[in-house]
Amino acid sequence: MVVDVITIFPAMVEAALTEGVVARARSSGVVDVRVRDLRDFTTDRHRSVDDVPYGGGPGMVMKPEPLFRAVDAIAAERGQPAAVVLMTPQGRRFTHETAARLSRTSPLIVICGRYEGIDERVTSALVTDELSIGDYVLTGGELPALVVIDAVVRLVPGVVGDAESVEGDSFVRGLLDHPHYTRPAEFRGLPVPETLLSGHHGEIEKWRARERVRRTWERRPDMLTGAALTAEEQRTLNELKLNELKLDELKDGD
Ligand code: 4FV
Repeated sequence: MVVDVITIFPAMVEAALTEGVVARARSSGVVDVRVRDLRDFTTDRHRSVDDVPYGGGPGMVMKPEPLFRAVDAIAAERGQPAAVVLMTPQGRRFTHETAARLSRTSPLIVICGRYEGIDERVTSALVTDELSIGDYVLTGGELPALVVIDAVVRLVPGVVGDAESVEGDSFVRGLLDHPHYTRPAEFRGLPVPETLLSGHHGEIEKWRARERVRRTWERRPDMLTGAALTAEEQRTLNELKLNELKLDELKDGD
């Protein structure tokens, strides 16, 4: 998997790619992530990457020339990009499905915007995917780009040692994850659920299934439509729906 990140703050991005799973994936060669300084693709002695907006208004806009040169140079070096991702609040929401698709998309180029945004001609001519990590405005696209790279790289086969931990991810089957506990069995009077201490794997899996559905029902009911549920999960969901019906009847009965 080949990823190139275009940014005016290369040290900030590089720093976040030198720890943990992503760093190990880079050193093992499973993924090749390169951070590119946009200023290296400028031609003026001030290494300008931004300019005033046509039509007036506050702030600055990122110039088209350095971004076009950067993408051209990376394509010449790495081959035609399979996708060019721009991080922007105007983009489609980044999801697990997007991460899974991008983990099979290489070479990948990720553009980090700054200022008010980038010249629209870059977006219309070069960008294949405009992605947003949420409905809020950040000072730059670097943190969103790192979120995307982290979520994508861990889905690349061979990156996360125990593939099971990826398959069992929240969102893979449309459910939130079950709670996790580790030693000690009691801490400050707070116990670990008995079932988990029982060693009874059948009961443990039932408990986890019920917890996944209960949490999703309480916190993200929107996810339940279309979730791929196991028999135990479906049983739990039916119970929850039934209880809610009974509650409604009781309320109506009052
Ligand atoms: C953003 C987001 C985001 C907008 C102006 C960078 C900033 C500045 N990117 N999801 N939310 N970007 O706020 O992706 O250029």
